[in-house]
Amino acid sequence: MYTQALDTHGKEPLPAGEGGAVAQRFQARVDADEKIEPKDWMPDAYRQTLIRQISQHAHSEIVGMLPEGNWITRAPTLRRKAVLIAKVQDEGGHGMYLYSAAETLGVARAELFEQLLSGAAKYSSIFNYPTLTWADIGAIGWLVDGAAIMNQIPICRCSYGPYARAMVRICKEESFHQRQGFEIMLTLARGSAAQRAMAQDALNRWWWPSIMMFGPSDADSKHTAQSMRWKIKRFSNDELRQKFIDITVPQAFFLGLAIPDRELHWNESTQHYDIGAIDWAEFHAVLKGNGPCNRERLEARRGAYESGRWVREAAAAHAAKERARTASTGGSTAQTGRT
Ligand code: FAQ
Repeated sequence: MYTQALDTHGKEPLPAGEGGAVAQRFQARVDADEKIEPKDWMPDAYRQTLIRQISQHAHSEIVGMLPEGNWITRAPTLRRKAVLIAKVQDEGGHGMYLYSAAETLGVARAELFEQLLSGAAKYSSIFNYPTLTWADIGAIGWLVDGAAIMNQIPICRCSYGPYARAMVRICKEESFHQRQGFEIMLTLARGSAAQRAMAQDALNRWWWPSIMMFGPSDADSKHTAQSMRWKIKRFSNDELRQKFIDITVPQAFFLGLAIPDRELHWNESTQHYDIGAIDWAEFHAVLKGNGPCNRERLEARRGAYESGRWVREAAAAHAAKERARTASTGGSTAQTGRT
C-alpha cells in the first residue's frame, strides 16, 4: 500500500540556524490542514507520537481478532459464520494497513512485532476481556466497533497522510462490523427469554470496558493536548466518549436492554447523558497486564508467530532463490518465464 523503501524519511539535518523556522513552517502546514507526507520534514516528537499511536492501533486490530475468532467454530448458522470469518479477516487487514503506515515513519515491522510479543507495547484494553457467549459477538460489533468508529472517523482527517488514508477504508469496514453486531443484538433481544438474558448479560459485561476504550479522562491524558495541536487527534478522549454514550444509550433503549449504570440519566441542561463513575483502577490494571485475558492474548500471538515461522522462512528462501536466478540470467526475468 505504501512504499517501504523510503530513503531519508524526512530526517535530513536542518541547515544551521533554521530549526525554528522549519518547525514553524511545519506547524503552519498542520494549522492549514495540509497533509504531512513521509518524506516531509517533521519534528521527531511528532514522528514518535505517530509510531506509538499507529503501532498500538495495529496491535489492537491483530489482538482484536482473538476474542471473536474464539466463536468462529461455534457461530449459530452458516451465514453468521461466514460474516464472522469475514469480519475477523478484515481486522487482520486493518492491522496490515496500519503496520504499513507505521513503516512509512521509518520503523521496521519486525521491531513493532517484537514490542508486541515481548509485552512492551500497548494494545487496546478492550481485547483483554473474554467472549463467554454468542451474544458477546453481537456486543463487540455493536459496542467495540461502535466505539472504534467514533474514535477513528476523526483520524481520517489526521495530519499524517498515510494514517489518514488508511483510516478511510478501515472506517467503512468498521461501520459494516458495527451494523452486523447490532443486528445480532436485535435478533437476540427479539428472541426467547433466554436469548434476551444472554444479550443483557453481554451488555452488562462489555459496557464499561467499551467506555474505557476511549482512554483516560482528559485530566489524566498525557498526550492529548500535543496530539491535538498536531491534529493527530481532533477530539479529546472525553469528547469522543460522550459522543459514543449519547449515540449508544438510545440504541440500548431500542433493543429493550438496560445500560448497567444506575446513575445514567439525561442531563437537560447539557443535552447529554451523564454516567456514573468509571472504574479507572480496573482500566489501569488491564493496562498493566492484569486484565482477565492479557496473558492468554499474548500467548496466542506468540504461538501464531512461532507457528508462522516456517512460512516466513519459506518465503525468504524463495525470494533468495529468485534473486539468485535473476542474477544468473543477468537480471532478465523473461528467460525464466517469470514476471
Ligand atoms: N487501551 O494520553 P493518552 C478496534 C494508553 S481498534 C490501552 O490519552 P493517546 C478495532 C495510551 O496509549 C482499537 N492503552 O494517549 C476492532 C497511552 O500510553 P503510552 C484501538 C490505552 O494516545 C474492533 C496512555 O494510555 N484504537 O477496536 C488506552 O493520546 C473490534 C495515556 O493515554 C486505536 O488505537 C486503551 N483503551 O490516546 C478490532 C485508535 N487508552 O503510549 C477488533 C487510535 C489509552 O503513553 C474487533 N488511538 N491508552 O504508554 C487513539 O486514538 C489514541 O491512541 C487513544 C489514546 C485515544 C487510544
